[in-house]
Amino acid sequence: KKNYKEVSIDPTTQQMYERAQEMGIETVWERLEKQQPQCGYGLLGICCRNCMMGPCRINPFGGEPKRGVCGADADTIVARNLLRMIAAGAAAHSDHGRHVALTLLIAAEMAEKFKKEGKPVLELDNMASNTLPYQVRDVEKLKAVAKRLGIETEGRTIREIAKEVAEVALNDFGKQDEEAIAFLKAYLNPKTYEVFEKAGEKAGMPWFENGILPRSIDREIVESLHRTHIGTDHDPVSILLHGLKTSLGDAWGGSLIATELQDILFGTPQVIKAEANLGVLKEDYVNIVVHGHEPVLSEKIVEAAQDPELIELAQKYGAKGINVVGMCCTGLEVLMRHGIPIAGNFLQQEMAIVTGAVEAMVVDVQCIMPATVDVARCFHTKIIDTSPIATFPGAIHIKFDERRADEIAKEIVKTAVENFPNRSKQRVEIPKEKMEGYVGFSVEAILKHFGGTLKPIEDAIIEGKIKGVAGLVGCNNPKVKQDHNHIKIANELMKRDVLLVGTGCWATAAMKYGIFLPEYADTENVGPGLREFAKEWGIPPALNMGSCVDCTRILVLADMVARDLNVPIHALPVVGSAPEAMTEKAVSIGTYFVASGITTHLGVVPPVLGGPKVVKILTHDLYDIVGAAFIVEPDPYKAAKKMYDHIMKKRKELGI
Ligand code: NFS
Repeated sequence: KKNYKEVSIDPTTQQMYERAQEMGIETVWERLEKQQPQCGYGLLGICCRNCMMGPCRINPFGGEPKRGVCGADADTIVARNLLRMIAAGAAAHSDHGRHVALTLLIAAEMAEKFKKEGKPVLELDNMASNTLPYQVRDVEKLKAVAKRLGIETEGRTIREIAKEVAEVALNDFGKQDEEAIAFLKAYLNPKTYEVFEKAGEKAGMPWFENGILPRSIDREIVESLHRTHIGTDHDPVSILLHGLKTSLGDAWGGSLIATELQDILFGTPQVIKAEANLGVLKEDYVNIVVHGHEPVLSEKIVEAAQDPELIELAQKYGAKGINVVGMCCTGLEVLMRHGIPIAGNFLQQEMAIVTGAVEAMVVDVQCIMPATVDVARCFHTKIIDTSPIATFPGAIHIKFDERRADEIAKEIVKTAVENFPNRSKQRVEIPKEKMEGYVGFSVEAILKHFGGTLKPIEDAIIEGKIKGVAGLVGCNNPKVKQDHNHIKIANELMKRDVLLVGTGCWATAAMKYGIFLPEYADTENVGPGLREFAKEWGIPPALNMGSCVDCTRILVLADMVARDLNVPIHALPVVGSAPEAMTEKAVSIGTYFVASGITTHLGVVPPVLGGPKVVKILTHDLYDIVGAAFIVEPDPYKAAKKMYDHIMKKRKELGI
C-alpha cells in the first residue's frame, strides 16, 4: 500500500486515493505497483516485436545477443520503436483533426441541402442556423484561416468559404504529390521552412529531397509503419528523420487543423475566469464529467445540459440542476471557450468517480483508462462511451453521430439525469479544494490583450525583463508524483523570469495551484522581471493556451515572434517541456517542438536508452540538423536549470 502523500501533491487526489484504499478499490497506482519490476528491455527500447521470427531482445550490457534474428542492432530497434510511437501519437492528434474537418464539411453540406429544401436562406448561408447541428461561431477566424490558405472570401457566403476550408484541410490528409501540406505552407515562416527543406542534406541524406516537409498527414504515418516493417529502413538517422517529418505533419497539419477549425466551429477562446479541481463537483446536482479530447462531443453535452426540460427532469429527481465539468483535454476545450470548470487532469479520472457523486462520465477518445469502468462498478456512476472507434467493455454505448448531434447529446444527458436517484447519498465525499484562474489565452486573445501586437512581449524579452518563454505541456504519469514536476519546473522557470505558456494536463495542474491568477506574480515563485511584466499587463505569470492539440497555438505564437525578429524559430529564447509525459501523443509533440526549432525537455525518460546512437542523435546531432534537440532530465530542478541555460544561450546568440 502506498501512502497517499507518495502519489500526488494534490490534496483532492490524496483524499480520494485514501478513500479508494479504504474501499478496496484498485487504482492506477496499485496497477503500476503490480507491474514492478517493469521489463528492462522494454524500458530501454531494445525489444522488437515487428515480425514473427521474434520477439527479439538485445543484451544491454554489450554481450550476446547483439542482434535480432533479422540482424537488426539495438539502435535500429530503438529507432524503429520510437518512430512507431511518434506515428501513433501523430495519428491520434491528426485523426482528431480530420474529425473536426469532416464536421465542418458535414455542417456546410447540410446547410446546402436545407437551403435547397427551402429553409431560411440567410441563416444557412451564414451557417448560423440552429437547424444545423454545428454552426460557424467565429466568422472572423474562418476568414482569417481562409485568407492564410489563399481561399477567396470576397463575395462568397460563409457556407461556401467554410466548405472550401474543410476541403483544403481534408486534402492535406490524403494528397499524393510531393509538395508540403497546405496548412504548413500557409502558417510557417520562410526561414523555418528552409530549415525543414534542408534537413535531409544536413543529415547527410540528400535523398530526403524535400527534407522533413510533410507531404500529407496520413502518408507520413503510413510510411512510418512501412519503414519500420521488418527488412525496410535500418539506419537510425533516416528512421528518425522520418519521425521528425511525421511529427511535423501532426504539428502543422493534424493538430493545427483541429485547433483552427474548432475555433471556427465553437469560437476562438477569449480570456475568462474559471475553476479547477475535484471541488467543482456539486453535491446536490447531477454531475456529468466530459472526459476525452474532442469538443465536437463535449460542446454538445454542455449545450444539452442547458435544456430546460432536462433541468426540470433533474429537479424532479431531487437535484438542483445539472453540473457539467471537464476532465483531460476535452475539459480544457470547454474550459477555454465557456469557462466550464475542469475537475482534474489525467490521474484524477478514477478519483472523480471515487467521490461517489458522478452520475455519468461521458468519454470519447484518448487518455481514458479502461479501468474507469471497473471503478464505476463500485458506485452508481455510468461510463458512457460515444466514439465509434473507442468502445469500453462494461460501459453504456451511445455512439455519437454529428448529423444527429443534438438528439444524441440530449439522450446522453438524460441517461445521466435518470441515474441521479441511484446515487447513494451517504457514499458521497467531494473534496473541498478548487482554485480559480484565468484561461482562454488563444493567440488571438493574447494579441487582443497586448493591443494587436506581440511587441510588448518581444520588447520585454529584448530588455531582459523576461528572459524567454517556456511552453509547458503534457500528461501526468503515475511514475511521477502527480503534478510535482509540473509545478516545480514551472516555479523554477518563473523564478528565473521565464514567461510560461502551456497546455494539456500541465495547464490543469498549473491552474489547480493558482498559477493562472495574476496574484501569483506576487509570490516568491516569480522573479522580479516577470512579476513587473505580469503586473504591468494584468496577466498571470503563465498563460493557459488550451488542450494538447492547442500546442499548435504555441507554435503559431513562436512563428509570429520569429517573423517579427526575422529569424527561424530555433533562434528564439524559447524552450519546451513535458515534465510528466506519458502518451505517444506527447512523444509526437516533443518531436515536433524539436523539429520546429524548440529545444524540449522530457521529464520521463522515453524508451530509447538502449540505443546509444539514437540517444546521441536526439540529444545532440539534431542541433546541427534542425537547430534544437531533446533534454532528458527527471530531476525538475536540474531540468529547469538546463532549460534556462538554453534560453540564455539563445539570448547570447541573438545578441540580447
Ligand atoms: Ni495531452 Fe490530453 Fe493529458 Fe497527456 Fe492525455 S489528456 S492530449 S496526452 S494525459 S496531456
